[in-house]
Amino acid sequence: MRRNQSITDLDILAAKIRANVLEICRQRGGYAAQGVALADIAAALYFDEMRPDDDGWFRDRFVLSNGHDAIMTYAALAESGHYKMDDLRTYNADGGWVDQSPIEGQLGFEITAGSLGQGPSQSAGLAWALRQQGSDARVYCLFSDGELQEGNVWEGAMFAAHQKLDNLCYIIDNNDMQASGHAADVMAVEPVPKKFEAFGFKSRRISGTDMGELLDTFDEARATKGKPFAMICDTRLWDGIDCLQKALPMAHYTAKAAVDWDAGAAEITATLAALDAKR
Ligand SMILES: Cc1ncc(C[n+]2csc(CCOP(=O)(O)OP(=O)(O)O)c2C)c(N)n1
Repeated sequence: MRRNQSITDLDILAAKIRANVLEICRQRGGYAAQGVALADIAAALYFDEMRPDDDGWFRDRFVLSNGHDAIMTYAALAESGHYKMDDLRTYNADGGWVDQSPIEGQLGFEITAGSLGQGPSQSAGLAWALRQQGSDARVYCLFSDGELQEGNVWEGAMFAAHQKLDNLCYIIDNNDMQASGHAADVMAVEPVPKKFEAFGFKSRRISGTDMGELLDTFDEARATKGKPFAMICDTRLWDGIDCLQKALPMAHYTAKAAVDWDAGAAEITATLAALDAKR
């Protein structure tokens, strides 16, 4: 849903989300590289695509499957005022509640998602149930290319296509990385768009950091009738912060000591100034 925001406004929100990710992770480390790389998708999703409800939350549903990317949701919902940065600074703390992977019912999270590969089938079930109830809510499920190696994902895809769930949109974070190296070396998942097409989806491969492309593809997904949609979003860990992407291209998990957090923050400050000048 286009909410009268310009691409520049959304790019600014994405930069602020990246800044929040760094601020949250600089205390104890965490999944900073993923949070940074997903900032544009988060801005498009939370600030443009998902329809707000009267109660201050969303009518549409977001299912995060790759639980360790919770940092993306925390950082985005801090920008919308749903989370407080003071709370989020306790991310990754022993005994704290701001976990690396979320628990079902926690604000912004539909499922408990630490065990990878569960979200696509759960979101297909959710989309089916919403349609049975006569709801017009749409379901967006974010998952990673590594999760494509799990069988459950394809059971969910088969069900979604069989049920013609056009209220379901998969968003695949296609970063070609997983914990032990490149997905292409561990167990190749490409060609991802063709695989989803073969399962009965409409699919589109885009850059996960191009706001215009993201918005256009969400439009296309919403306009697609009779089949679910798969957006394959190419990203790279630390996308959007050059100094860190060059220094830590394979940073699956980011230790606190590995990063020059001030250099990353300075780069975002410069990005924000340049975007502000474009307004
Ligand atoms: C079922 C399952 N197996 C293994 C893990 C451990 N684990 C956590 S993150 C990760 C790698 C994830 O790679 P990918 O899913 O591609 O996500 P990325 O970090 O690249 O975005 C693994 C294997 C897990 N959480 N769940």
